[in-house]
Amino acid sequence: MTRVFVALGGNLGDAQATLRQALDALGSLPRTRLVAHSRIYRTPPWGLREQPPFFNAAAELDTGLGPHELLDALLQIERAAGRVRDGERWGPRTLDLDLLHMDGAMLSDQRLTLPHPRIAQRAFVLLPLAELAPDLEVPGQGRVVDLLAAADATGCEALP
Ligand code: PH2
Ligand code: MG
Ligand code: MG
Repeated sequence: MTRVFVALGGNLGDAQATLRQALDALGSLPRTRLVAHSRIYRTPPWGLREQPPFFNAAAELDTGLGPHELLDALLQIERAAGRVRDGERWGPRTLDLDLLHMDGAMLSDQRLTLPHPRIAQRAFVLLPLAELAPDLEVPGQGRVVDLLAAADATGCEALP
């Protein structure tokens, strides 16, 4: 089994409900166990500012799936949540599931880069991830708590 961290996000429709359903779906994947998940955060849109606020969370999984099998499964869950990939980069979406880190995996190809190359810049990823794995060392970027300390988390709030 491999330990994996996944970022969840969305800002169209009932995104909070969508994130909860996505957490259930992650735990129901074959050869996969949902170990833990963070709280859900409400976060200001990053990248493209004129869009609704996002809801973000992180999940920790143990899986027997390989990186590309897991990626295919994440894309399938996104599609089931009504995700259409026609929009702008950084634009609004019902559900985004990003593979952040997979124990021991450093790879980059057309479909997937691990670890995710932009963890360090994103408070909306680091805040929930720090609840699950503050001491995780992201190869090439740093330790999650240190990255979070350097990130701008203005306007990010955990939901009660
Ligand atoms: N995802 C994006 C673009 N901008 N901003 C926030 N706050 N949260 C996101 O998940 C997010 C974003 C594209 O994946
Ligand atoms: Mg994303
Ligand atoms: Mg994505």
